[in-house]
Amino acid sequence: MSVSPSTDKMDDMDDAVGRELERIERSFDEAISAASDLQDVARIRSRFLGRKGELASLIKGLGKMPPQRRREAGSLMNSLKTRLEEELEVASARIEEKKRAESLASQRLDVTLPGRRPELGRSHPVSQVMEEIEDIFHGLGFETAEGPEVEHDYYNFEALNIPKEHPARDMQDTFYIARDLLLRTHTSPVQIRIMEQRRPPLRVIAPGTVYRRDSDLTHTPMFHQVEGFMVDDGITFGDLKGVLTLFLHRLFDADVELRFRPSYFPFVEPGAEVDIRCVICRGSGCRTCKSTGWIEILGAGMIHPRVFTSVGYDPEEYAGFAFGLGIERIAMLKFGIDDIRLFFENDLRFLKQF
Ligand code: FA5
Repeated sequence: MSVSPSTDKMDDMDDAVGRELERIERSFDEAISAASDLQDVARIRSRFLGRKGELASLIKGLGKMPPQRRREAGSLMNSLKTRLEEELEVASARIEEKKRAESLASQRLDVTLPGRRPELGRSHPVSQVMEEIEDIFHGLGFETAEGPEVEHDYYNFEALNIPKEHPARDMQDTFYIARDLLLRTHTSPVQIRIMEQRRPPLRVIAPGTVYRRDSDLTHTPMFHQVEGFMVDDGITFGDLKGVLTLFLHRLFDADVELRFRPSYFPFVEPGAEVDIRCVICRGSGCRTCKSTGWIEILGAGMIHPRVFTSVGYDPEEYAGFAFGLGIERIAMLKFGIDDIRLFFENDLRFLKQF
């Protein structure tokens, strides 16, 4: 008795397998041609080639076939499987290419367009003048020093021979932080700090920010000064005049007219103020020079013997001069600006002109 199915039965089975393979192939072709994204492709892969997919269930049935037919049917199934895999790859590549083309079209780049110019910062006019002043003094052999903006009463006033009852110490003029601590009102305390630490010869400038309770067309509560001083054996008022004249000629013009006037500062003796011929009206009188034809530009003088004593120098042994100038005042003259507050409003239309 034979256990093999009859030939008729086997032919029926082959037909059924063949039809099923055709059906699978047709529905795969339909599905894959409609796939529009990679998720569709993944879904189709799992529907036809997954572990529980349509082809897999057909392959499972192979075991029931006689060995001869099984080989043939298996080979047909394998070639279908290979074809489906290839089609899936082709579809994925097609979808990716389409996506890339769409994204390129939406991000069209015109490489011939002119670039955007980055905004370049530049030095503030006050910094420009400060640097120019420093350069001139460095050329004269001066070095730069710095001091704190929050200062002790002692350095700002006491050691500079500014007595307790002096009006500059009034709450109306000075910003106090505590009883003996304040925002420095000038750069002169740097003189004391440097002389306390070092011995002559000294040639120093000290640029920096200072604070006063002042506000109008020519005064702001915060402004900048440059202090300068020179101490050695045998320094005279002639040195003061020579250095400051040279400096102002370099800063403005070699033919700018200067005037040294007697003045009073408690930390110098004798004291002077230096005026320059008004650079706006050339001396004929205008709003800037208050019709005098002259503009005061700095305070100066020979360092007071009491200041030398307070830093431990012997006033018989050393002499020196000191000066202090307002940088905004100089910047106003150099650039022809008649309101000091413009420097601190940070209006770019103003600042871009320098
Ligand atoms: C002094 O501050 C002295 N320490 C200068 C000095 C140093 C004299 C060494 C002698 C020896 P005065 O208060 O005059 O001096 O100020 C100096 C300069 O600062 C003035 O000429 C002016 O240009 C400027 N200045 C004064 N107050 C203001 C302010 N509120 N805003 C802008 N600039 C000011």
